[in-house]
Amino acid sequence: MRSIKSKIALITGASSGFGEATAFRLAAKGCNLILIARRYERLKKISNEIIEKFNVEVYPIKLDVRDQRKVFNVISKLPDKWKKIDFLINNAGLSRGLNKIQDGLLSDWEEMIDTNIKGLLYVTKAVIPLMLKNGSGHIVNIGSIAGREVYPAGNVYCASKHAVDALTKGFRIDLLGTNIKVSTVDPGLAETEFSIVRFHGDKKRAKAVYEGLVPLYADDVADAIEYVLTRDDNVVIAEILIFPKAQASSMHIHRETNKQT
Ligand code: NDP
Ligand code: 8X3
Repeated sequence: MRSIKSKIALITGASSGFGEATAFRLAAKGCNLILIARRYERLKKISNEIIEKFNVEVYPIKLDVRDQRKVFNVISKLPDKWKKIDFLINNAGLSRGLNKIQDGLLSDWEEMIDTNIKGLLYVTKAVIPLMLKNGSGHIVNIGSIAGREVYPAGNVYCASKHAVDALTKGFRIDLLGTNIKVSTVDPGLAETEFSIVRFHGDKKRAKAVYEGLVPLYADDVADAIEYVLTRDDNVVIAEILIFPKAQASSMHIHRETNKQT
């Protein structure tokens, strides 16, 4: 197991869910953090909590990963000490809507494609030159079971996560020999803000997604990310597919029903 003390991790989508939990986990191991998301107040609060608890350095940045110009601007203007990025966790992402293809909203499709695919590409393209200059790095993409299987009404979200899967594989091939490792962590059903975002703020509908089962929680996924990052230098955990116990595939989910006596 490799120490990550004093390393620098850049985590996108760090204002909630997996990104936030990963920030706490890595900080607990002494890792310094660049945290990116759009909701800056949340990022500030998380940063302050982490600094107080773990005595590491945290650099919160308000950034929409869809904004190509700003992404390159922000990364190129990082203070020199923050340019030594060891780990890039490409986690920012979202699903919008759960509609059959004939009923989908164009605006939902644009948002998913722009965030999950293009945003991930912009951040990666901006960070890779720094890793090449540093002579090492590790990119961890957050994929999904939706990047391995297509489920009803998942259409564009599944396509975006299939693209992430292809990009992970492509990055690993192209970066071979550069000392930059590439991994993917692909979760199944996990209760975060994901479903609230998917259903445009409908909390009742979001809650129903996890009814009758114990889902993954954000820290379960953060644990997998920490595992990937702390293997010995010669080891690449190429892929982790992580389900809650109640799930066997996108379509095989076991729910306990409340039996009335
Ligand atoms: P959350 O909604 O809790 O977190 C998503 C994070 O992404 C937030 O911090 C949000 O911050 C950030 N984000 C969204 N859009 C942008 C943007 N344009 N620019 C910058 N940051 C952005 O969901 P999860 O933690 O569950 O999701 C994290 C990743 O995991 C996503 O890629 C998702 O697709 C994937 N995933 C989720 C699963 C689940 O069941 N929960 C399962 C498998 C994969 P802000 O709004 O402040 O910008
Ligand atoms: C999120 C998991 O199954 O809702 O990527 O697509 S799922």
